[in-house]
Amino acid sequence: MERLTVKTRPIEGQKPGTSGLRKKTHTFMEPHYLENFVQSIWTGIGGVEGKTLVLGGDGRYFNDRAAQVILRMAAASGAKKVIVGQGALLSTPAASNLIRKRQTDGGIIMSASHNPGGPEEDFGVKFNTPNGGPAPEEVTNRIFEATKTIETYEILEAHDVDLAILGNKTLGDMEVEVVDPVADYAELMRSLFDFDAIAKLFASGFTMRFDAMHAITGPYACAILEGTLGAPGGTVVNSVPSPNFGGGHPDPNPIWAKGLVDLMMEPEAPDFGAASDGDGDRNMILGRGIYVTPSDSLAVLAANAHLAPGYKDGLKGVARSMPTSRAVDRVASKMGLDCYETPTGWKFFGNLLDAGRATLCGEESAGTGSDHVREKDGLWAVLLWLNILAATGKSVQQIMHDHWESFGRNVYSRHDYEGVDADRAAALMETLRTRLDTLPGQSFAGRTVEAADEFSYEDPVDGSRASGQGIRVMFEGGGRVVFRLSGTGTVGATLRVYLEDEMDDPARFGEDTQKALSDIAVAADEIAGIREHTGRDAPDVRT
Ligand code: VG1
Ligand code: CO
Repeated sequence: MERLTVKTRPIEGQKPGTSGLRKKTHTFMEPHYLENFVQSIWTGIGGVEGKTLVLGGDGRYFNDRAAQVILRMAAASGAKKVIVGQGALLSTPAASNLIRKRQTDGGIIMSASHNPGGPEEDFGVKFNTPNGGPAPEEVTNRIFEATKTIETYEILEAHDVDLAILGNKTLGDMEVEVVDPVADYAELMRSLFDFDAIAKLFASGFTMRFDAMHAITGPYACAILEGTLGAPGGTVVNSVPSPNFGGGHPDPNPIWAKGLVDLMMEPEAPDFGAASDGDGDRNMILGRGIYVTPSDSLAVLAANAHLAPGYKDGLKGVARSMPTSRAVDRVASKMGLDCYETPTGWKFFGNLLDAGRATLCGEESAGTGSDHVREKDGLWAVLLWLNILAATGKSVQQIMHDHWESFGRNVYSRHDYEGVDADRAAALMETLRTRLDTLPGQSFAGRTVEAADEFSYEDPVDGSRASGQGIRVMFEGGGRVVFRLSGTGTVGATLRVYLEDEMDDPARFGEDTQKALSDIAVAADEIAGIREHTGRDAPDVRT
């Protein structure tokens, strides 16, 4: 086996975004593209010599090939060992768990998450640090710097490692341990939740539909929900991971999981519905006749987590990303918990979780998680919901209604304008930025602006700063609109407009979300000139 030093040149644009580097798959497959980035990861983390890493991905097209390249590069740079999920598969939360449990020096997750997969679609690579969480900006900046100066990379010339069969192997001098991707994760879930109570719930005739969206949570959900908890066969649908996710977007929202949403709105719907995304870190929650907004789900989980054994002593604090609704803030203030507001992306929760300042974190983009790992965790959220349903005996509708009665309701929706021309999107944000100071006191669609700013964050643990994290406009009476550009897309720009209003009159709790937010939506357009800048009449996705 020969160790090769391959000459290369910096490739432009290898800057990690909200969650790792995401590009078109064919871009990743171009000569040296993946290799340059992986070598830059090694540089960014001070080399891999003698280190142990975890490796796995969501099974999308190129996952298997990329895994072999990464293994050969780890071996060539002197890594001691790589722990790989069988078939090069690991959900993002399962990878985070393995990194922590096996006390490794970090790991590489191959995924573009909710973005579609296939030769014409998206691929991604992300490095997670030894705490199991996505690399903080300090590390991703070092990786990016390395991509700009790289001249060579090291790779072993070798046959593929057989990742289909469990067990220990070698690649050159490096050990490769192929592990069951589900087993450790399932054990962790068992330690957090009352599996007996959930199993009794299923035995009593409680019905559920889990849509794995042809993505990575299929094997996890089948093993845990059907295998361990006794949910009837067929509870999990679209359960076999496919390289192009069955041709869809593995994004659990009302557009891409429309079939599940439609089913749940029928009179004979199952009691509970859920879905997860490409890499298994997002969740969608539904009850019969009700879609639970992710921000509300976070609030409900915060208010009820103590019903699950893993959280019986209560929470140390909660955290949410800035655009996430302030429903969880209401819970925190009533329960006397600290509540943190961070920029978008899970990497900003890591320090709070590590320092024991927060137990539960969440984002409006269907991400919820806790200090059990350092990533958001789709199936975890579903199991916590099941535990709460089992412990209270209530329906999802009842839980939501009772929650709003106790805490009030923050009605919330996100409107996405996808594939917008990048320059036009940047112009929209820039115009908005220059207008910020003039907004307070002005009225739009009957709403008076109280304050407007561009969000920046100082990490309370290490003092690091992140600026330019989205523009927020606060209205008198508690309404709010936030504007940001996505950092996970691969084509053009996606404008995200986050709309929120406070609703305290119980007579309005049943109101349709889009209707309740219609004047805030009009105000958002008047403030930012969305139609004018994007040339669009309506958003592509409303969550
Ligand atoms: C989006 C979401 C953000 C999430 C990120 C990664 O980022 O808004 O909340 O953390 O995706 O999630 P952006 O920059 O496109 O808004 V995942 O499941 O794609 O890893
Ligand atoms: Co994801």
